[in-house]
Amino acid sequence: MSSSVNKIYLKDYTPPSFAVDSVHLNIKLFEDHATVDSVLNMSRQHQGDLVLFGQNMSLTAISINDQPLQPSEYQLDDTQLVIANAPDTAVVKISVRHQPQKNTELEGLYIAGEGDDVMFVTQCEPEGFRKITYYPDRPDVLSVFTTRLEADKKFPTLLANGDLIESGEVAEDSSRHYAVWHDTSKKPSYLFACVFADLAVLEDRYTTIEDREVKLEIYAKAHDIDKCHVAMQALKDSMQWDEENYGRAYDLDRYMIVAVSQFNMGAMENKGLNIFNTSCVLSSPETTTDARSFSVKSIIAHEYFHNWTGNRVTCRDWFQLCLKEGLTVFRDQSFSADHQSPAVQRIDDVSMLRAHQFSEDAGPLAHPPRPSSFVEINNFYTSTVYEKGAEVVRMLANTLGEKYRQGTDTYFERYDGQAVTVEDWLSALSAQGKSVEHFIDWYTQPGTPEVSGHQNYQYDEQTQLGKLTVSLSQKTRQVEGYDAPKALPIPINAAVFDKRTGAIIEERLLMLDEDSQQFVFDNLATVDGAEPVLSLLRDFSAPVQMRFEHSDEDLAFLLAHETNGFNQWQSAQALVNQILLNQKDPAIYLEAVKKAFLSLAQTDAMLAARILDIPAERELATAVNTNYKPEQMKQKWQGLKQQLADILKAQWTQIYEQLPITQYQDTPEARGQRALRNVVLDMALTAGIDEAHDWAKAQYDNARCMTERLGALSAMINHQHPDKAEMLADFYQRFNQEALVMDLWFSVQASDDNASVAEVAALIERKDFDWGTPNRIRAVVGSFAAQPTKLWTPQGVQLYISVVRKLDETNPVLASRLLQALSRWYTLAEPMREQAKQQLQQLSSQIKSKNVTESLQTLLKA
Ligand code: 0A1
Ligand code: ZN
Repeated sequence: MSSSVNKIYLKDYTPPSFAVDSVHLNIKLFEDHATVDSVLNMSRQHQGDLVLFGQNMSLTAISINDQPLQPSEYQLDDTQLVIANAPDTAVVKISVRHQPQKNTELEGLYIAGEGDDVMFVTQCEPEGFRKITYYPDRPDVLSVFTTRLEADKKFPTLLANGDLIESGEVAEDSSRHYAVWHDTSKKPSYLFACVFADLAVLEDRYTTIEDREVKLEIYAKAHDIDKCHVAMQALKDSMQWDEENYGRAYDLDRYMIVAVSQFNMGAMENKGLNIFNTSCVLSSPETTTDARSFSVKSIIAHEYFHNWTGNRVTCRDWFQLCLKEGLTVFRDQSFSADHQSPAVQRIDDVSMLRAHQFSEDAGPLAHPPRPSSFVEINNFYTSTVYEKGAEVVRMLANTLGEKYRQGTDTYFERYDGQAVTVEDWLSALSAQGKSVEHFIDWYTQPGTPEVSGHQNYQYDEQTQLGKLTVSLSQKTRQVEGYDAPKALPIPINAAVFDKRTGAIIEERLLMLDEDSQQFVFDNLATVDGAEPVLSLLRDFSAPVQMRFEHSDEDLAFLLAHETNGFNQWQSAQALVNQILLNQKDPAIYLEAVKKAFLSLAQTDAMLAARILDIPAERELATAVNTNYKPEQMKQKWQGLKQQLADILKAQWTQIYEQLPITQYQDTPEARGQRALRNVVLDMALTAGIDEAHDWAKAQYDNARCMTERLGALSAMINHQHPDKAEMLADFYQRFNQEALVMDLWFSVQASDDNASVAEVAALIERKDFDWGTPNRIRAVVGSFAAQPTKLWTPQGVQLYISVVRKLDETNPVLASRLLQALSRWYTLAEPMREQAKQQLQQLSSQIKSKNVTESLQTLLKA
C-alpha cells in the first residue's frame, strides 16, 4: 500500500482558469482500441495554467490555435497535462488513443458483456471523463457538447447526449457508420455519456406542461425489451410528478435510458441519456420481486429528478455531492411515498438509514454529508452523503412548511445553469423570510446525535388541567479530526395522547436547538386527569438516536394507538431493542405486537408484514461498540423470533389461508398481501407448523410471480425443507437464461443460515460467478456479509478480503465499497478483533488502488 495518499481539501477550492465554451468530440471505436479527437474552445476566466486532466491513455497530437505544441511547451504526467502561458482565447485540439476493450474498471469508456452481447458504454461521474480524453474534468466547467461516434456497423446503436443531428456510412469504409449528437444544454463533463451497442428500443412519448413533445426511449437487449414497461410508466409518472410538486418540466426533445449488465452503481443521470444497471430498470412479474420492481420505479424517478437537481443546477466541486444527491434522494422518497403506504415508505427509508448510515457514522468511516477533505471521491458515494443528505433536506422541508416550495423555486430561478454550493442552497431556501442557514452544521458535522429525555407531569386538582414538561437534551460524539460537536437544530414532531381514550390531544413541532431544553404542554384536559403518553420524532422527523425514557407500557400503548404508522412501527422497534440490547422481559412486547399485528392484518397487510420486524443483526450491532459477540446476538435474535412465531402459532394457519394466490396485480394492496403471505409462511415454519412445508411447496409450484416463488424458495432453504435441493435445481432450470434471476439464485444460497463459509466460497468458484458483473458479486458477497456470524470468523474475513484483493486490480471502485462493510471490525470481542485486525493489516501490503488504500487506512484508524 503506498503510504503517501494525496488529500484534497474543500478550503483549497479555486475557480478554473479557463472556461470551455464549446467542445467537439470525435470518438472512433476500432477492434482493439479507440481514438478520440477533441476540439475545445477555451477562454480565460482567471490567472493560472491551463489544466487538462487525463489518465490511462496516450496523447498522439496537441495543438493550440492550430499551432502544434512541442513537448517542451506543456507538462504531462500520469494524471494531467498542464500548459503554462496559454493564450486567453485558445482552440485546443487533442488526439488520444486508448483501449476500452481492456478497461475492466467500469469507468470512462469501457467494455460491457462479451461475445455477441458486447457493448461499449461510458461512466463519467465523478472523474471518468478524464479516462476518455484530456479535459478540465471538474463539475464547475460547463460546456456545450457535440459528439461524433464512429464504429463498425455491428454496433448499430450509437448514442450520445442531446439530439441526433446527422448519421450515415463512413465514406472511406462501408463497414463503418457514424452518428453526430448535439446537446444544446451546457453540462459538466461528468454528465457526458455515449454508447456503442446493438440494442432494441421501447418507445413512448410525453407532452410536458410546457407543451414540449418528448420522445422517450429505453434501450435494452432484444430479449429484455418486454421488461421495460414498468420503467417507462415510472418515467412518465416521474415527469408528471416533478411538474406537479416542484414545477419542473423536462427541457430536451429526447430522453433515453440504456440498460447495461455491467455497472458499479444503480444508475447514472447523464443529460438526456441515463445509463442504468439492468437490475434497476428491468422488471417483469415473473422475474422481478415486488421490492425490486418498486425500487426500479424509484431509481427511474431519482435519475429523472436529477435533470433539475444535479444537471440544470449542478455542484461547484465534489465536496458538494450531497447538494444534488441528498436533495434528489429526498425527492425520490417523496415520489415513492405517493405510490405506496407513506408509513411503509418511511419505515423502509429509515431502516436503510439505520442499517447503513448509522453504522458508518458510528465508526472510523464517519464523515459529514459534506466532507471537507478526501483522497478518492469515489469513496464518498456513501449512505451519509445520500441518505443522511436526504434526511437533512427533509428536516429543511418540514421546518419551512409551505415556504419550502417557494424556496426551491428560488433555488432553480437563481442558480439555473450554474455550479453551486450547499451554502447557495440554504440561502435560496432562506430567502422567503425564514432563515434555515444554521442547518449548515448538519452538512458539516459528522456523527449521529443522541437525543435523550423524560417527561414530568403535574395535575392541578382545582382546574382539573395538567401540565406536561418534556426535558430533552442532545449529544453528538466527537469524531477525530473534527471540531468539538455543536448543538444542532433538531425538529421533533410530537403528539400527546390521552391514556384513557387513546386519542391525540395535542400535536406540535418541538425544535431542540440547544444542548438541553424543556418544552411545556399546558392546560391539558385528560380523562381522569391521567398522565398523557407522549409520542416523539413522529415520521422520524430527524436523523437521530432517540433515547426517551418511555415505560414499556407506554410503548405498548403507542403500538396500539399511534395513528402515525411509522411511530406505531417504531414503538415495536423500541421494545425489541430493549429486549435484545437491555435484557428486558419480552412479555409486554409479545402481547402488544400480537394484538397490533392481528388488527393490521385485516386493514393494512403491508404494515402488518413490517410490524413483526426485528432489526437485522447488523443494525443491532451498531449499538454495540465493544466486545461484540455475533453468535450471542444471533441467538437472542433467533430466540425472540421464535417467541414471536410461537405466540401467534394458533393464528398462522388461518391467516395464511386467507391469503390465497390470485391473479398478479401491481397495486399497493396486492403487494401488501404478497409481503404478508411470505412473512406468515416463514413464521409458520418457525413455529414448527408441519403443514407449512406443504404450503411452501405449493406456493412455489403455483407462484404467479417472483415474489411468491422466491418467498417460497427462501422459506424452504432457511427451514431445511426436504425438497430444497430439488427446488433450487428447478429454479435454476427455469431461469438460467435470466442473469438477474440467477443473481437471486446465488443470493438465496449465500444468505442461507445453514450454509458454511466453504459453501459460500464454492459459489464464488463457480464458472457462472462472473467477476466482471458487480450484480453477481454483490449477490453472493453482499448476502454473505449481511450475516455477522459467518463474516466475523477467520475464514469469513479471509474469504471477504480475498474478493476485495482480486477486485482491487480490476475494479477498484467496487473493491473499496465492499471493503467498507468491514468497518466495524474493532467492536468485536477478542480473539476475533485481533484476528480481523491482522488480516486487514496484511491486506495493506497487497493492494494497489488509491480507492482501497484510502478506505483501508481509514478503517484501520479505528
Ligand atoms: N449519480 C449517480 C450515482 C453514480 C455515481 C458513481 C457512478 O460510477 C462510479 C455511477 C453512478 C446517482 O446518484 O444515481
Ligand atoms: Zn443520484
